[in-house]
Amino acid sequence: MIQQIATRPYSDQRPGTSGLRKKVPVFAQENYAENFIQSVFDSLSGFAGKTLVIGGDGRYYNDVVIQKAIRMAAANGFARVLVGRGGILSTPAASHVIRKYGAFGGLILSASHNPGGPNEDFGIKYNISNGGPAPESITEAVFARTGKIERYLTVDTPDIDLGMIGATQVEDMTVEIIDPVADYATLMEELFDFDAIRALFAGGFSMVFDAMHAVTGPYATEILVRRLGAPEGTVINGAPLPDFGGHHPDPNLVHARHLYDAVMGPDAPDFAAASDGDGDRNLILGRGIFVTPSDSLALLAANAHLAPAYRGGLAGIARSMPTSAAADRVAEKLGVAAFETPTGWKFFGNLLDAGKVTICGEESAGTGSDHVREKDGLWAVLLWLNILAVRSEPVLDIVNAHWREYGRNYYTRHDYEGVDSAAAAGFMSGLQASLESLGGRQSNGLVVTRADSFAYRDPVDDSLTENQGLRIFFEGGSRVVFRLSGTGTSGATIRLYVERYESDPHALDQDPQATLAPLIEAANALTGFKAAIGRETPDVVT
Ligand code: VG1
Ligand code: CO
Repeated sequence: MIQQIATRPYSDQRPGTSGLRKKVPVFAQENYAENFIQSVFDSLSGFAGKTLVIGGDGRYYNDVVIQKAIRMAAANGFARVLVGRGGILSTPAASHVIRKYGAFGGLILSASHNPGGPNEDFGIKYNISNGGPAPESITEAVFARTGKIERYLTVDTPDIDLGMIGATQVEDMTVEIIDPVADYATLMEELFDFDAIRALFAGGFSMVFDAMHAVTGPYATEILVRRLGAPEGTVINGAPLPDFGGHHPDPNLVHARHLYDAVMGPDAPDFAAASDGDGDRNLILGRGIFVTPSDSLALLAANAHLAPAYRGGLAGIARSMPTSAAADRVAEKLGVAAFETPTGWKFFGNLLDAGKVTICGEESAGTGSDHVREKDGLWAVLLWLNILAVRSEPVLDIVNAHWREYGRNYYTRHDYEGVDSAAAAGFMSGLQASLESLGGRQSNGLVVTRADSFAYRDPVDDSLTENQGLRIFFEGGSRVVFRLSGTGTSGATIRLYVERYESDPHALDQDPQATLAPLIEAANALTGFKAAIGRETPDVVT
């Protein structure tokens, strides 16, 4: 029987870059998760009798919210929910399952690379029928609804056993527990030349994949070890844990430092990679080299034709604005369109659906293609493996050859985390106000050509998204970008993105931090950001 439960609105349920993310104690408040889920359902129409996919990255509190979501889906009129066994579905796998089974949409329970545990982060994101994150028109409608909600619908049934594949009935709705890995692994087999990669491993190619005790463990073990024959031990930290073993499941040079040390040390493996909490990010390393995500995007685009799925070429390439322009140079050479979108995968969905782009990427270690509508960590790893199998060259040589051909976009991102929210907002609005006066100014020998606030007009639905980062451009094509993070859960995170293009073939092997330091100094001199936010050094440098 459907129950109508009275509730009162919370004022802080605006979805950020990728869904609603809060600390677990916030989500555990009375009706907090229920309010958000009901607001999602109330903002949609036409789902009666349809299918909803529910999955998550296995973090703390997933099990609790999944049960709530199942009951609420039944009460709201869905005919069927598909749930990954154990409540597990990586974000790209959830996207694929939504598409494959023609679902109306899906709820993904994750806070991605943020830590998990009773006092750490949790999140809920709604994806639409194309498998991608809901566009802003929907997330804004959901937020508006959360401010007015007075009741939610649920049913009074016992918890579902999520551990067994099979179907159960909850009132009029069928709950199907599905294998979270099988459909995704099969999709990867269709995209890539598994025979070539199998031969690569058989020939002694050595690799480490760190699943960081997050969702990709079972996927990587099935695909790399079982289907591709990589030796046991290739996948490390492969068991998903609710608290990720106490670590940040963030595949960057801070939280996956050991992989960097491994590829730089003696007896380095040929290749090393990692993914994040929900499996949509990737870290790529080869013996002697860390491949910056912006470069990885460009390299994947330039070499994608070596994999069966992309043999026919690319329709176009899209990157988020803060991502380096390395991919644009590849698009130019290929003679295909290049798009620059705001941060967050939701902006790629329309371009992919319209067939305007095939490969997309972000500087935050996200790359993906038109095979799903999320970024996809293991996809990037497998495309790299496919390329390595065909080219039979070390990662280092492939990257160096790319730079010789295209020039190098030196790139870094400096994150200032846990900044006082008022100070961060004050700095950003002050800078915004002074943007026009920056043109023509000079600092540290660098001349500002122009500065602006990035806005995006979606070429497919004509929607306008403003305030997506403050950009300062310098003579010679260098730039710095200031942007407030939309995924943090405490205080504000300011991201400073820095880029400089170098075409001199004798200047391609500089240290990025050293070569970009003058730009960072100029940015500080022009904007006074360090004093404004009370910080001298960044918390994370990638
Ligand atoms: C960050 C990244 C962005 C990414 C988003 C979600 O957002 O910068 O590129 O799309 O996380 O990724 P923000 O607003 O904090 O900069 V994930 O793997 O957290 O779903
Ligand atoms: Co993620």
